[in-house]
Amino acid sequence: MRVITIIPTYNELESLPLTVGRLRQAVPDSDVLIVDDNSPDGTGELADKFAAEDSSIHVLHRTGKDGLGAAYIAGFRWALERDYDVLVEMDADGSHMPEQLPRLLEASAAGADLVIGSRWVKGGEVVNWPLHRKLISRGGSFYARTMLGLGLRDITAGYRAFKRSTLEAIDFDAVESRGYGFQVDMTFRVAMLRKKIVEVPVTFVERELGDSKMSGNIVFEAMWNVTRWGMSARWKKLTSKK
Ligand SMILES: Nc1nc2c(ncn2[C@@H]2O[C@H](COP(=O)(O)OP(=O)(O)O)[C@@H](O)[C@H]2O)c(=O)[nH]1
Ligand SMILES: [Mg+2]
Repeated sequence: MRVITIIPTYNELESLPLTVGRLRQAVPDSDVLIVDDNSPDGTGELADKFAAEDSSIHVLHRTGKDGLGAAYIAGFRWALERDYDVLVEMDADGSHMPEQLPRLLEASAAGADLVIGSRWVKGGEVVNWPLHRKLISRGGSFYARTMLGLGLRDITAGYRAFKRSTLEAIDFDAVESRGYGFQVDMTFRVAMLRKKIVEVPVTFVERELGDSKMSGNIVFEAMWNVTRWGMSARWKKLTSKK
C-alpha cells in the first residue's frame, strides 16, 4: 500500500520542520507532499530544502493563498497522477499527531473508504482549546450532522485518510468550498456515494507556533453551505417520493 501525506501550508515556517520530522519518524513509509500557497515567510523554500534532502518529500508550489480546500484538491490531483493507494490529509501546525497516523492507516487497510481522525468520539480529545472553540466545533458538527443526515461525530475534522478509489469517484470541479467547509463538503460527497466512513479517535493538539488561518468568514461559508446542501437534499427526497 503506497501512502502519501498531504500537508497544506501557509506561513508555517516554525511548525513545518517539527511536523515533517515527526511524520518521517512515525511513518517512514509514507511519502509527503507539501502544498504551499507562496507563503510570504519562506515556508515554500524550506519545503524545497526538505525535498532536496529526502526523496520521499515533494513540494507543490501554488501562486497565492487560495484556501485549504483548493490546496488539498491540487494535492489530490498531483497524487492521483502518481500511483498512491491512500491519500492522507494532515495540518502542518502539529494539531494532527503524526504518531497517531498508524490508527488511521489501520482503519483504511481494514476497509474504510474514508477514515476521519475524530475529536468527538470516545477516546478522542482536544488539548489546549478554550471552551468557545470546543463549542464551535461540536456545535458545527452537530448542525452539519443534523442538516445532512450523517451519523458522524466530527464532520469538520481535517485529519483524514482517503482510499484512492474514493477520491477518484469525486468530481473535484464540483467542490465549491474553499475554506473550512471543504471537509464537510468532502464528507457529504463520500457519504452520498455510499462509501464506508469510519471515525477513529485522535488527540487534537492546538498549535503552539504560528497563527491560525480560521476566520469568521470561513465558519460562515461552512454554515451557509451546510444549510443549502441540507435543504436541497430534503427537497430532492420530498419531490422524488411523489
Ligand atoms: N496551502 C494553503 N494552506 C493553508 C491555507 N489556509 C490554511 N492552510 C493550512 O491548513 C492547515 C490548517 O490551518 P490552520 O490555520 O491551522 O487552521 P485551524 O487549525 O482551523 O486553526 C495549516 O497547515 C495551514 O497552514 C491556504 O489558503 N493555503
Ligand atoms: Mg490548526
